[in-house]
Amino acid sequence: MIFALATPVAQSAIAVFRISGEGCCQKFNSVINKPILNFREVFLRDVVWEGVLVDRCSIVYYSSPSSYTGEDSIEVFCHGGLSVIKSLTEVFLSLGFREANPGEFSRIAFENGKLSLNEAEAVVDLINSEDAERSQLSSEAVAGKLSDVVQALGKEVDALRVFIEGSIDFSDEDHDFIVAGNIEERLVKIKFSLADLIDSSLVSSKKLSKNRVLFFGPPNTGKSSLFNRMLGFDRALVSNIPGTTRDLIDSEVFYNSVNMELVDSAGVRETDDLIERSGVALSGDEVKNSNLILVILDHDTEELLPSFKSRLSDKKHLIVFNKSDKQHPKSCCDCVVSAKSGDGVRELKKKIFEFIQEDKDITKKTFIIRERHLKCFSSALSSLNACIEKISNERDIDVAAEDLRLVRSSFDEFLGIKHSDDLLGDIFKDFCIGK
Ligand SMILES: Nc1nc2c(ncn2[C@@H]2O[C@H](COP(=O)(O)OP(=O)(O)OP(=O)(O)O)[C@@H](O)[C@H]2O)c(=O)[nH]1
Ligand SMILES: [Mg+2]
Repeated sequence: MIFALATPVAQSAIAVFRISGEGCCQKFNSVINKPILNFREVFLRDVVWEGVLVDRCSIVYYSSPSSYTGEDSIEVFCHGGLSVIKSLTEVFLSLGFREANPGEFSRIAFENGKLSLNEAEAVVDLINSEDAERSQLSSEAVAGKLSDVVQALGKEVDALRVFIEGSIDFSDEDHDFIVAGNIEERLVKIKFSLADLIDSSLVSSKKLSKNRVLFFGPPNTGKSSLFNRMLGFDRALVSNIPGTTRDLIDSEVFYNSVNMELVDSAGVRETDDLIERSGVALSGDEVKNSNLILVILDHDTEELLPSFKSRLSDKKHLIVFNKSDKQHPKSCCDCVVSAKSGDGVRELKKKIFEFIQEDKDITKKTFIIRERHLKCFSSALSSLNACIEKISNERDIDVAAEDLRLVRSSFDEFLGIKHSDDLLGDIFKDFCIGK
């Protein structure tokens, strides 16, 4: 039997504990003033330990298998004081409940068939999502929409494999059998559905999930000043000495309900100073990790634009000319601002927001998936292509059936029907405790 605090360890109005394991309800009945015998109903009860009232709580019991984990489970809603949380924790430990590991509730749910692996992953993505669109896509995945699509494709693959394997037994009539079953047409249909699924999915990588906006450029152009101006407070040091910023400095801002992570970086130049050189290397590396790069230039550095552009490869970027209070740009750029007076900063924010929306193109997406899922789908697609080629050339029909077995196996990997313990360990370690 395991338990965990499902809400943060912080003073709050209400805190929620979760307990799971066969027999936990009977055990918990021994510490409340009146036993609870009904499931899925809320009861107000006093938790009493060694004759002392610990807290008056709202309590819900769930009986196996109708719970999140599939086991008997309890939710305890107590007052959110740190001392109450501590005392209840002691009661649970005294009852012999063990503190849950991160993601253990979801892992049990997965092992009991309550969630597929991709649905469990979507739970983490939902908790971590920082904007409305992402959370919408993740909640659809939690609700099983994506699993349903993949399961339906898997069923069709199974049906075709059985059909093709059947045809191998009548090898002289392979061809007629396959034509009669419209096999090629049905395979191509699956292929298009799968390709559509990949196209309509947004692949979220951990690093890029935060909308990182990098302030990049030569030293002294006012990157840190603009960074501070956009944050609304002095987060980074500013000075007129080139090479002030040595490290990456990040800070989050909300704009139109979108969360952005602004990252200030060291000005890029050749230098003999070892520490500054490490900072410059960090700035270069961060280009890869960011969603949008702001190349910040001023009147003294405008001519460096081509050299900076060449460092961006195909990354989305905006060319920002700073210090407009002093001088205007000679060449064309995307935004003209003054970190000093604040001129143009509002327009810059708007442009960044538009770029991020466009970059994610999230509104056109149906699902949010992970790199692991994309890998499964891509390998399913390539096995499917191999199968279609054999069927259309009417050769190696027996191997074509094997190709379809591989397609199915990639789908099973996605759903977690086939998995290694290492993979499970990797996935569930990203969960928070209590989930
Ligand atoms: N006139 C004017 N001066 C500015 C503006 N923005 C920054 N400065 C000045 O430019 C100098 C450099 O500013 P920083 O913000 O430290 O520049 P940086 O690009 O972060 O420099 P490094 O960290 O060395 O790469 C400081 O003296 C700032 O006061 C601006 O909009 N107008
Ligand atoms: Mg700086």
